[in-house]
Amino acid sequence: MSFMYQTLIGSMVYCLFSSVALCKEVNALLEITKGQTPMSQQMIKVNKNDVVHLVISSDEPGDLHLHAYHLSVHVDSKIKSVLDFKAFATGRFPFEWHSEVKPSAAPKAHHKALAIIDVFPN
Ligand SMILES: [Cu+2]
Repeated sequence: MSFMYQTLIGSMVYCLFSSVALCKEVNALLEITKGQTPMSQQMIKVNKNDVVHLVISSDEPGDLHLHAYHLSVHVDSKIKSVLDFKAFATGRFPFEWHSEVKPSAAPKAHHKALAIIDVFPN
């Protein structure tokens, strides 16, 4: 947890001292219902070095991963979780959802891509 905040504060300090045009904060929502997000939330477009403030909710407990950035956040049902990070790497990366609710037949190794973050070069 403290590491995450240090990273965030580092990002904000970075924002303050870099050119304003190259750095902004982006707010995004992921409202998960039965392991899925609404269509309007499935593509998050940002620019490199933007600070992303993601608010996540889910009807079922689980973990949200952004493997490309080595990020993971636990989400309890009915409690909002927050993930803040700087989009330092360009490309298209999936947010994966690992539900804690046991899937009936599907093997646990196959995780769902909830949304894509598309990080554009500046
Ligand atoms: Cu994962």
